[in-house]
Amino acid sequence: MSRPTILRVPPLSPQLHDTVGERYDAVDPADLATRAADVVGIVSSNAGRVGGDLIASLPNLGVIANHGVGYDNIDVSAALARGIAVSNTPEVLDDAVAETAIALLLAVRREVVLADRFVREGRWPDAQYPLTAQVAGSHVGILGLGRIGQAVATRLVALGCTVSYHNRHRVDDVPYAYAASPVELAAAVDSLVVVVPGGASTDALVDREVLDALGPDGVLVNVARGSVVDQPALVAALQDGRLGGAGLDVYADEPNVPAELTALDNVVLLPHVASGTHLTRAAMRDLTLANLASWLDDGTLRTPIPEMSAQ
Ligand code: NAP
Ligand code: 8YV
Repeated sequence: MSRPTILRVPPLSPQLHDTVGERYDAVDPADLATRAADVVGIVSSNAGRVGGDLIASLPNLGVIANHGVGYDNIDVSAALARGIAVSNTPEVLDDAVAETAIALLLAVRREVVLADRFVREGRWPDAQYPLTAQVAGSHVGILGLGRIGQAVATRLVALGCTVSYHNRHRVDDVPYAYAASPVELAAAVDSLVVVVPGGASTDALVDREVLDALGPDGVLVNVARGSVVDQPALVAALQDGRLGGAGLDVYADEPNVPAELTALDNVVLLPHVASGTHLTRAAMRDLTLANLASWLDDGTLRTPIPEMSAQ
């Protein structure tokens, strides 16, 4: 029996790329000129766009298995209009991403990178490193108290922080204060952790007004998507001293990070690695492949995106 034809949309991790190749008749974008009609499934990840044009060019496409919980890289409307199933990888990455958010907050507030540089540059024998702010006892806002946001919140409480949040809807049974808007949340807290999905509904949700409400002693941590923060406004606020600092895992135009950001000392910059542990990436890979296998087997998905059940 012939094996199902699966399109690998780059970039994929080498392990995921190779496993799809071992299990299926794998094709890559360069093969599509002759193989488009054979493709029944796509494996993608957050940096690989699955746009309406690609979907339209694959007449027999039935499933898109995305390696990542966020799926703003996919034209979901185009997929669902064709009855194409779409899956993502929720929950298995909550701990890793929450850890990264905490690491960024601690790194910015305690100046971990600057203090490391101070030691490496041999400046310690001549001077004491300046005192820093402290995370314990501070008030932290979470913009997006979902699966990852709640994992961030429990870690913040363990660190001795007060937590408030903003979602479009209040969350039942959480011990955190609700703020009615991102600006209201930013004005109430010392630091703001952003962990909402990307896409049109959150585009530039963190704008100049939110950054100014956070203020000159405030710190922004973004582990969501670059699109959620107005990046030019963020750079200007940091340069002007209207915002105290930022810890960023995601950017507006990855992998390009503006020189204005890399020139600043009051930022810690990561290359979109929030879920990037061995343990978590293996679990994400397994879930992506399980979704694909399940759909090929009986047309169901382990973890369909919420829009599929809303249909
Ligand atoms: P989730 O469980 O769906 O939580 C998302 C939260 O955001 C929900 O509480 C939702 O509440 C809130 N939200 C959505 N739209 C909003 C809006 N317009 N304004 C205010 N709040 C809004 O998702 P998750 O699993 O925690 O993941 C969140 C996102 O993190 C992903 O979509 C992805 O983009 C990002 N992420 C990044 C990395 C990385 O490597 N940096 C890794 C994993 C995930 P309401 O619906 O009530 O508003
Ligand atoms: C990426 C992410 O998917 O889950 C998400 O939404 O942004 C990340 O976990 C991963 O880095 C690449 O596949």
